[in-house]
Amino acid sequence: MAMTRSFCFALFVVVVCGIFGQGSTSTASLGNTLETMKRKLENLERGLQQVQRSINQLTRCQAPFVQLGSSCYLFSYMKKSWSDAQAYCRSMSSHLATITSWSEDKKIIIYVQNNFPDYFTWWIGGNDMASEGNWVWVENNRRVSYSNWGPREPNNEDNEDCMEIFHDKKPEWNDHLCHLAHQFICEK
Ligand SMILES: [Ca+2]
Ligand SMILES: [Ca+2]
Ligand SMILES: [Ca+2]
Repeated sequence: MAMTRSFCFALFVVVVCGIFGQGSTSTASLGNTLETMKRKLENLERGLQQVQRSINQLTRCQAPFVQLGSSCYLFSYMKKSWSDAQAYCRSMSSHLATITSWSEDKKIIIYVQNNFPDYFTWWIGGNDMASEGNWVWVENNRRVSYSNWGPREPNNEDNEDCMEIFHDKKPEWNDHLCHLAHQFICEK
Protein backbone atom coordinates (compact mmCIF):
# COMPACT_ATOMS: atom_id res chain seq x y z
CA MET A 1 0.00 0.00 0.00
CA ALA A 2 2.85 2.35 0.96
CA MET A 3 4.51 1.52 -2.33
CA THR A 4 1.35 2.26 -4.28
CA ARG A 5 1.09 5.65 -2.57
CA SER A 6 4.75 6.43 -3.46
CA PHE A 7 4.12 5.36 -7.02
CA CYS A 8 1.03 7.55 -7.27
CA PHE A 9 2.91 10.52 -5.86
CA ALA A 10 5.74 10.03 -8.36
CA LEU A 11 3.21 9.78 -11.19
CA PHE A 12 1.50 12.98 -9.99
CA VAL A 13 4.84 14.82 -9.98
CA VAL A 14 5.64 13.60 -13.49
CA VAL A 15 2.21 14.65 -14.83
CA VAL A 16 2.23 18.08 -13.13
CA CYS A 17 5.78 18.78 -14.24
CA GLY A 18 4.81 17.72 -17.75
CA ILE A 19 1.84 20.08 -17.84
CA PHE A 20 3.77 23.03 -16.45
CA GLY A 21 6.78 22.25 -18.63
CA GLN A 22 4.62 22.19 -21.74
CA GLY A 23 2.94 25.42 -20.59
CA SER A 24 6.20 27.34 -20.36
CA THR A 25 7.28 26.03 -23.77
CA SER A 26 3.97 27.22 -25.28
CA THR A 27 4.32 30.62 -23.61
CA ALA A 28 7.86 31.03 -24.97
CA SER A 29 6.74 29.93 -28.41
CA LEU A 30 3.80 32.39 -28.32
CA GLY A 31 6.21 35.14 -27.27
CA ASN A 32 8.49 34.34 -30.24
CA THR A 33 5.53 34.35 -32.64
CA LEU A 34 4.35 37.72 -31.31
CA GLU A 35 7.87 39.12 -31.59
CA THR A 36 8.11 37.91 -35.22
CA MET A 37 4.69 39.39 -36.04
CA LYS A 38 5.70 42.68 -34.43
CA ARG A 39 8.86 42.82 -36.58
CA LYS A 40 6.84 42.01 -39.71
CA LEU A 41 4.32 44.74 -38.87
CA GLU A 42 7.14 47.23 -38.32
CA ASN A 43 8.63 46.28 -41.71
CA LEU A 44 5.21 46.63 -43.32
CA GLU A 45 4.75 50.05 -41.74
CA ARG A 46 8.16 51.18 -43.03
CA GLY A 47 7.22 49.88 -46.50
CA LEU A 48 3.93 51.79 -46.43
CA GLN A 49 5.71 54.99 -45.38
CA GLN A 50 8.12 54.55 -48.31
CA VAL A 51 5.19 54.08 -50.72
CA GLN A 52 3.49 57.19 -49.27
CA ARG A 53 6.70 59.22 -49.75
CA SER A 54 6.93 58.06 -53.38
CA ILE A 55 3.26 58.95 -53.99
CA ASN A 56 3.81 62.39 -52.41
CA GLN A 57 6.89 62.93 -54.59
CA LEU A 58 4.99 61.93 -57.75
CA THR A 59 1.90 64.02 -57.02
CA ARG A 60 3.91 67.01 -55.77
CA CYS A 61 5.17 67.98 -59.22
CA GLN A 62 2.27 67.84 -61.63
CA ALA A 63 1.60 70.08 -64.65
CA PRO A 64 1.95 73.01 -65.04
CA PHE A 65 5.03 72.33 -62.87
CA VAL A 66 7.96 70.41 -64.30
CA GLN A 67 10.51 68.35 -62.41
CA LEU A 68 14.13 69.35 -63.05
CA GLY A 69 16.50 67.35 -60.87
CA SER A 70 15.23 67.31 -57.31
CA SER A 71 13.13 70.49 -57.67
CA CYS A 72 9.85 71.34 -59.25
CA TYR A 73 9.35 74.54 -61.29
CA LEU A 74 6.64 76.44 -63.08
CA PHE A 75 7.76 78.53 -66.07
CA SER A 76 5.00 81.06 -66.55
CA TYR A 77 3.95 82.46 -69.93
CA MET A 78 2.04 85.17 -68.04
CA LYS A 79 3.75 88.48 -67.37
CA LYS A 80 3.43 89.99 -63.90
CA SER A 81 5.23 92.43 -61.63
CA TRP A 82 7.68 90.75 -59.25
CA SER A 83 5.27 90.99 -56.26
CA ASP A 84 2.28 89.77 -58.27
CA ALA A 85 4.43 86.93 -59.63
CA GLN A 86 5.35 85.93 -56.08
CA ALA A 87 1.64 86.13 -55.07
CA TYR A 88 0.78 83.90 -58.00
CA CYS A 89 3.50 81.39 -57.04
CA ARG A 90 2.16 81.36 -53.48
CA SER A 91 -1.33 80.67 -54.78
CA MET A 92 0.22 77.60 -56.43
CA SER A 93 1.84 76.46 -53.14
CA SER A 94 5.26 77.62 -54.33
CA HIS A 95 7.49 80.71 -54.37
CA LEU A 96 9.58 82.60 -56.89
CA ALA A 97 12.56 80.35 -57.63
CA THR A 98 15.49 80.17 -55.25
CA ILE A 99 18.62 79.27 -57.22
CA THR A 100 21.36 78.11 -54.92
CA SER A 101 23.95 76.39 -57.11
CA TRP A 102 25.42 76.32 -60.60
CA SER A 103 23.94 72.86 -60.99
CA GLU A 104 20.41 74.19 -60.36
CA ASP A 105 21.07 77.32 -62.43
CA LYS A 106 22.31 75.24 -65.37
CA LYS A 107 19.20 73.01 -65.34
CA ILE A 108 16.96 76.09 -65.49
CA ILE A 109 19.05 77.78 -68.19
CA ILE A 110 19.01 74.68 -70.41
CA TYR A 111 15.26 74.26 -69.90
CA VAL A 112 14.59 77.91 -70.80
CA GLN A 113 16.86 77.81 -73.85
CA ASN A 114 15.23 74.62 -75.13
CA ASN A 115 11.62 75.53 -74.39
CA PHE A 116 11.35 79.33 -74.46
CA PRO A 117 13.96 80.57 -76.94
CA ASP A 118 11.97 83.79 -77.55
CA TYR A 119 11.39 84.71 -73.90
CA PHE A 120 14.09 86.94 -72.49
CA THR A 121 13.30 87.88 -68.91
CA TRP A 122 12.20 85.77 -65.95
CA TRP A 123 11.62 86.97 -62.43
CA ILE A 124 13.19 84.77 -59.77
CA GLY A 125 13.05 85.10 -55.98
CA GLY A 126 16.05 87.31 -55.15
CA ASN A 127 15.44 90.88 -53.97
CA ASP A 128 17.13 93.67 -52.03
CA MET A 129 13.96 95.59 -51.11
CA ALA A 130 14.61 95.57 -47.37
CA SER A 131 18.22 96.71 -47.51
CA GLU A 132 19.96 98.01 -50.62
CA GLY A 133 22.67 95.65 -51.82
CA ASN A 134 21.74 92.88 -49.38
CA TRP A 135 20.19 90.27 -51.63
CA VAL A 136 17.93 87.66 -50.05
CA TRP A 137 15.59 84.95 -51.34
CA VAL A 138 11.89 85.59 -50.86
CA GLU A 139 11.33 81.90 -50.04
CA ASN A 140 13.12 82.02 -46.72
CA ASN A 141 14.78 85.45 -46.41
CA ARG A 142 18.20 83.75 -46.63
CA ARG A 143 21.13 85.67 -48.06
CA VAL A 144 21.94 85.01 -51.72
CA SER A 145 25.26 83.14 -51.67
CA TYR A 146 25.56 81.49 -55.09
CA SER A 147 24.99 84.10 -57.83
CA ASN A 148 25.21 84.47 -61.58
CA TRP A 149 25.08 88.24 -62.09
CA GLY A 150 25.82 89.58 -65.56
CA PRO A 151 28.68 92.04 -66.13
CA ARG A 152 28.35 95.18 -63.92
CA GLU A 153 25.19 93.83 -62.27
CA PRO A 154 23.51 94.35 -59.90
CA ASN A 155 23.77 98.07 -60.68
CA ASN A 156 20.61 99.33 -58.90
CA GLU A 157 19.87 101.62 -61.82
CA ASP A 158 16.82 103.75 -60.84
CA ASN A 159 16.57 101.65 -57.68
CA GLU A 160 16.24 98.16 -59.11
CA ASP A 161 15.45 95.73 -56.28
CA CYS A 162 14.21 92.55 -57.96
CA MET A 163 16.18 89.71 -59.51
CA GLU A 164 15.59 88.41 -63.00
CA ILE A 165 17.25 85.95 -65.30
CA PHE A 166 18.02 88.04 -68.35
CA HIS A 167 18.37 85.77 -71.33
CA ASP A 168 20.31 87.56 -74.01
CA LYS A 169 23.52 86.07 -75.43
CA LYS A 170 23.66 83.86 -72.38
CA PRO A 171 21.25 83.79 -69.46
CA GLU A 172 22.58 85.80 -66.50
CA TRP A 173 21.09 87.62 -63.55
CA ASN A 174 20.17 91.28 -63.50
CA ASP A 175 18.51 93.52 -60.94
CA HIS A 176 15.48 95.16 -62.49
CA LEU A 177 12.55 97.43 -61.60
CA CYS A 178 10.10 95.37 -59.54
CA HIS A 179 6.93 96.87 -61.03
CA LEU A 180 7.76 95.75 -64.58
CA ALA A 181 5.79 92.81 -65.94
CA HIS A 182 7.90 89.77 -66.82
CA GLN A 183 7.55 86.04 -67.16
CA PHE A 184 8.54 84.32 -63.95
CA ILE A 185 9.68 81.03 -62.49
CA CYS A 186 8.01 79.48 -59.43
CA GLU A 187 9.59 76.65 -57.46
CA LYS A 188 8.34 74.19 -54.90
CA1 LIG B 1 15.97 76.00 -55.75
CA1 LIG C 1 18.65 97.44 -55.34
CA1 LIG D 1 20.36 96.15 -63.35
